[in-house]
Amino acid sequence: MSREFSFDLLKQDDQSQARRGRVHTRQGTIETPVFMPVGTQGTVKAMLPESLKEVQAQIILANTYHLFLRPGHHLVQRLGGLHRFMNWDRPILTDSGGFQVFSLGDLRKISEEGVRFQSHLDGSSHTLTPESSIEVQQALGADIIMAFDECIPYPSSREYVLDSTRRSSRWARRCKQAHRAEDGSALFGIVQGGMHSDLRAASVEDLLEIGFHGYAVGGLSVGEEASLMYDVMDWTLPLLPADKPRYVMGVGTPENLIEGVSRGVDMFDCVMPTRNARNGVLFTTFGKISIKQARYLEDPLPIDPACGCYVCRNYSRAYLRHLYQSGEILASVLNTHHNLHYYLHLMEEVRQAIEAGRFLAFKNDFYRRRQAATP
Ligand code: PRF
Ligand code: ZN
Repeated sequence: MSREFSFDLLKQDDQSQARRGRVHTRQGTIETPVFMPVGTQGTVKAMLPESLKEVQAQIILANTYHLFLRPGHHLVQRLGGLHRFMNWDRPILTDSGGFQVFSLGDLRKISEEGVRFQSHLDGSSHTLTPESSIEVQQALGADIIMAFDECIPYPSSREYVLDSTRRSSRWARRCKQAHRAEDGSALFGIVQGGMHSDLRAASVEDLLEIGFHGYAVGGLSVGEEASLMYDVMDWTLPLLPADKPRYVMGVGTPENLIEGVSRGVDMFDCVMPTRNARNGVLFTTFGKISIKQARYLEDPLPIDPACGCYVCRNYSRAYLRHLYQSGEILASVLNTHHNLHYYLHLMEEVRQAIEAGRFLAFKNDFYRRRQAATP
């Protein structure tokens, strides 16, 4: 197996910016566009690694912030790294903590050096810097490592966005310096710049000068309108090199994935399929359903008659509603399995459609199916 990270652009759609590609990591190959299930604590909640493979997960995401605080990256390293620790032998991408420290950490203090914060677990004080974030991610054994950045809150003043974006660029340079590329891991930069097209462009320029294996678009899905999110993608993605993978962080709904792919995004992650599953919200070809609704009390149909997953082949809506209403652990297991299958199968269909030159027709069908009533 090659230890070198690389990206092959296999096909560029001619009616949209959609691309079909292949990311080669030291832990294996990823077909893109790809959705990455979120395994924050070194587990995709309610899923065995075998089940993740059954739903065709190619790569998962884990979080530096959480694993740094508990059980600690040194412990994970002593136990053979995150792949061995969690029994997952496919690629792992780690987020840098540059988002979680802002959304979860208490009493954070941001300085040029990094971010000082109190643990959401026990209130203890810690600092994450660009250097320590990279060190933690490399100790965990991540195949794709993310630069340490600030995900700017929305809305923010233009002045704050400018200062923060400039600081994230300086941090990105320190991440590149700190990264030990000899182990074959890849380092991605993260574009910030808030909702301002010129600041997005400036951020891209800074990151391109530093040079990364791939480029992420951060700072989205922070409460802005979907149309504004698409505007930011429209301003940013064309500025990124066509021969490097592009990753939009923390996005999103099935619609957001289709719209992102249309604009040239290769990689996505989001807690939506897994978190919604645990709340009884299920994704189907005809839209979202809430399994707790009384209408499913005696419904013998599977969640989605068009779905071929293990859950839809074996269980009725009535049974899944019963499990959910009873607070049974199996409700989370089955609901998560179905939702991840839905997301990952959608991306498989997207890849096939791009390859066959019928992505636009697929996109139109996708929206048409969602107009239909629940069977
Ligand atoms: N930065 C990092 N991780 C992230 C984001 C970001 O901007 C987002 C965007 N909301 C999700 N995850 N490091
Ligand atoms: Zn299903």
